[in-house]
This record gives sequence, C-alpha cells and structure tokens, in this order.
Amino acid sequence: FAWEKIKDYEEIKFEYYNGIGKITINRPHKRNAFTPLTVIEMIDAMTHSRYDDRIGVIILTGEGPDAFCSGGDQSVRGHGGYVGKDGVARLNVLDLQKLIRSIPKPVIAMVAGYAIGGGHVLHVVCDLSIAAENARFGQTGPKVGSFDGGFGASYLARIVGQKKAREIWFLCDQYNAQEALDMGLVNKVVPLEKLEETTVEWCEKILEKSPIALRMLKASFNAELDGQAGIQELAGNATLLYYLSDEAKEGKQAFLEKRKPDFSKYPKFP
Ligand code: 2NE
Repeated sequence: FAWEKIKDYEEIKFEYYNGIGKITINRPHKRNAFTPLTVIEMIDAMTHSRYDDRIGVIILTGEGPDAFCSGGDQSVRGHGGYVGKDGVARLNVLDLQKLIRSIPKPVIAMVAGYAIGGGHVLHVVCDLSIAAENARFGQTGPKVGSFDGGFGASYLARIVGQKKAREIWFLCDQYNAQEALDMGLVNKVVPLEKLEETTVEWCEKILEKSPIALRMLKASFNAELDGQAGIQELAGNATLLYYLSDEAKEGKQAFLEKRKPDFSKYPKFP
C-alpha cells in the first residue's frame, strides 16, 4: 500500500492511505515497549486523526513481525511511573486508552507478535483486533510489579468473561492467536503475510458505511459500560445531530437577531 507520511515523530510512525490513518509504534528493538514520549506521540497522532476529515478509520500497530507492543518500557520505569526525558514519572498510557475509546472513528489493532502487558491493554481498548498467526497475548503485571485495574481489568472481563480475565491476570500465561480468537479477544486471525491486506480490507468495508451511524454505534457501545462519561459521549452526538437541524438553528438565529425564537413550526414528535 502507498502509505504517505503525515508527520515526523521520534518513536512512532504516522501514515495515511485511502481514508485510513496508521499509527505504528516504532521501537522494534524493545518489542515496541512504550515510553512517555511514545505515548505523547500516539496521543498527538490519534488527536490529529480525530480532526483530519480524510481519515475515517485508524489502524494501531507495531513495527515489525515480532511485536505489536510489550507494554511500558521497564528500563524507564521510575518512582511512581514511567519517566520521560523531562524527568517526570507518569502513566500517560491511561490517557491514550481513554482517547482510543472516545475518538468517534473505529480504531483497529493490527497485531503481529507479542501484545503483552500494557501493550495487550492497548489492543483490548481498540474497537476491533486483527491478529497474525504468530500473535501472542497476555498480561504480565503481577510478574513485574504492576497492574491495570481500569479498562485492562474491567473491559477485558466484559470481553472474555470474569473467570478468563482473572486467569489472564493471575497466571500471566501467554495465549496464541487461535486461543485469543476462541475467547473472543480478537476478531480474526490471518497468516502474517496477509495481516495488513486483511486489515485494510476491513477498513475499506467500514469506510463505505455512514460515518454518523458508525460514530453513534461506537458511542453507544461505550455508553453501556462507561457510566456518566459514556452518556456524555452519546449525548454529545445527540447534540451534534440537533445542531444540524433547522429547529436548533432557529434558537441561535433568534438570539443573534435579538428576537423571540419561533419554534412553533417544528413538530412535536409522538
Ligand atoms: C514481550 C516478550 C515476551 C518478548 O520476548 P522475546 O524473547 O521475543 O524478546 P526479549 O529478548 O525478551 O526482548 C527483546 C528486547 O526487548 C526488550 C528486552 O529487554 C530485550 O532487550 P535486550 O535484552 O535485547 O537489550 N524488552 C521487551 N519488552 C520490554 C519492555 N516492556 N520494557 C523494556 N524492554 C523490553 C518479553 O520481552 C517480555 O516479557 N517483555 C516484558 C513485558 C512486560 O512485562 N511489560 C510490562 C508490563 S507492565 C505495563 O506495561 C503496564 C501496566 O501493567 C499498567 C499500566 C501501564 C503499563
């Protein structure tokens, strides 16, 4: 595919092709473990994807065949979080997780090799996951003195069920692509050499669909789980649709013209 670079970064790649934005963690020497900078760059690219009207679907992936992402880079883990070049310790991947869920466009994890630890949680929070046959999934938190009790626990349990989610976290075993498919953790498994082709095909099918319907569906799936934040997202979309109506425009226009609004001609639907 003729991917065009959108912007230069140090630790990720960000490319465009035919309605698709592709964000690639580019630290293959560390199995694509993320540092605070990797996450800052992913948040920037994800935010760009949100505002870029050409982009309808986002692929999140890792460079090379060996890893999607192996979680937080343990060599920069310090006192209270992952330490950036500014010396500040933080866990900013949680902000990225929230962004992946709230961006009103489908995000697809394209997984080759390891999706482990915080890297596993990243694919979990994506809307869809397509795995290569060499993919391996798992959490390592309790082995390395960490855990993700947010989406990494509760949303995982919604996907695979409570017993399986507890097994995944308590045993820290790894699961192959077929096992992941069997537990509903991924949508499809394909040979490694077909991974990008299949993911782009799925993106193209999605891109043929109504953007507002997709946006409403994503917010609806989130609303059921995300409490007030989920309702806020869904309600924001309702406001968007209302703003598109003549009825809402009459309210704004009347204010600007310093007159009483006339809503009498708008229907009171049963
Ligand atoms: C991913 C895995 C299973 C791959 O194993 P293998 O045998 O294919 O590769 P290897 O040799 O372990 O890794 C290659 C190089 O990448 C580094 C390794 O240290 C190694 O470096 P060199 O020896 O060549 O110098 N590397 C891999 N993962 C790394 C990481 N996460 N941080 C720093 N360096 C890493 C195997 O590498 C593995 O098990 N990796 C560790 C997975 C892990 O425990 N991740 C952190 C979980 S905690 C977390 O992510 C987290 C959270 O729990 C809550 C919130 C946010 C984050």
